[in-house]
Amino acid sequence: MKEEQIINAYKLAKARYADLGIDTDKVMDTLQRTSLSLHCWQADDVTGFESRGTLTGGIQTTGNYPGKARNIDELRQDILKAASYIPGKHRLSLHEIYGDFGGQFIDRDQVEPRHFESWMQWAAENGMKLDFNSTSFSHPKSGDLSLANPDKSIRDFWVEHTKRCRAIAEEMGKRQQDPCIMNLWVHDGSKDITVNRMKYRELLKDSLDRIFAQEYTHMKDCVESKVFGIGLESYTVGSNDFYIGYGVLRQKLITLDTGHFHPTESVADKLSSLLLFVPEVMLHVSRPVRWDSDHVTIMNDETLDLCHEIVRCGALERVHIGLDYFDASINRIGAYVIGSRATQKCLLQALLEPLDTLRRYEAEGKGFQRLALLEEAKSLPWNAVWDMFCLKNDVPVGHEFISEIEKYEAEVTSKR
Ligand code: RNT
Ligand code: ZN
Repeated sequence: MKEEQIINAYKLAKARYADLGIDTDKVMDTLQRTSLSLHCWQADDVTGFESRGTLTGGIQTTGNYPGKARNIDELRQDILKAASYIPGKHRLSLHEIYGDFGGQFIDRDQVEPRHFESWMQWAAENGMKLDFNSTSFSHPKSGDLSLANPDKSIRDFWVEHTKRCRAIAEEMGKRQQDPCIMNLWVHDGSKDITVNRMKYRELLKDSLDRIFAQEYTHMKDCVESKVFGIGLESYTVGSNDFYIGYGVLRQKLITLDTGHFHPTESVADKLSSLLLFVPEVMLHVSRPVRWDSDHVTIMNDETLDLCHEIVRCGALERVHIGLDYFDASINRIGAYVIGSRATQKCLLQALLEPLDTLRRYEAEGKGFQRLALLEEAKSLPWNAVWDMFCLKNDVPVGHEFISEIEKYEAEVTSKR
């Protein structure tokens, strides 16, 4: 699209929104300041660089699209490529298994900040801040239970791992002068009926208390619940109720993964409740199709609702927007770009909402007017603002990124 066309369309959109009392320039500034936390694991189907074994822990990637990143250099190259098509500055979320282990096997209870030294340098050079995740899956000691394992030696192993991960996150946060958000998700659960629901939850609570005993100032902990995993269908130790209780009790951040709830549950609705009781919330924006399938995030009602709620709660500073999906059936760099841009488009629409008018209608009991404006808002020219945002950020406008990614595929990923 021609620059002139984009600018003209933006001018018209700006005037249209101004009529509703919305300043599109200000909205773009807010969007500019809002970073996503890109998940490193879309680039290689959650494999990592520890042992390159099979993915376990009740999560699965499906598909075998050629060109996945095979090592740290390829992964970094792919992430930078993807980031170059996403407007704005974004963070990168690393899992422990993505450490720079220099070809050695470093077991999970041995990992140290030095294994992330090259990541910290690389991130600084590329103006990216880091987030972090402990990794309980894809390991001989993963089994069905890690932090909730009745075998004390296994439990201790994972406690040690997670403590070390927090120390790594602390180091990342200190270096980047911005807290590193560390997510803790463990797959612990049971395939079939268990008669020990309480016992495993007691053990998990105790392990978490041991892990969090050390206070840090440059990292923030968040805990992620789940409804079920593949092969762990009957029981999840870290359920939603469990972590809400724990998060409120210990004032930890809660992670809401949009694939981790019953299909008719609204994740958006949870924000306003959680934000009253825990300090902050982390999101794992994903797209569950019939189950926690981790399809690429798109601009659907669920993602729109979620973004609207962040804005309506006035919680842009308290909600961290991470992505968490892994599609191995399409171009992986393309998957990053689609999901990130979709999330930003949803956020943009939320920021452009004529909220003051809507709230006035609501206060005055004007239900028809509220619904009418909500409907009209859907087709306001937000896309002209989006195109302008992309232009300002010097990233491809509209579908232009498709051919760019095709080029990268032809020149780079297809040759792997
Ligand atoms: C699994 C959780 C978890 C993982 C990542 C890889 O269901 O969503 O967040 O996807 O840690
Ligand atoms: Zn998740």
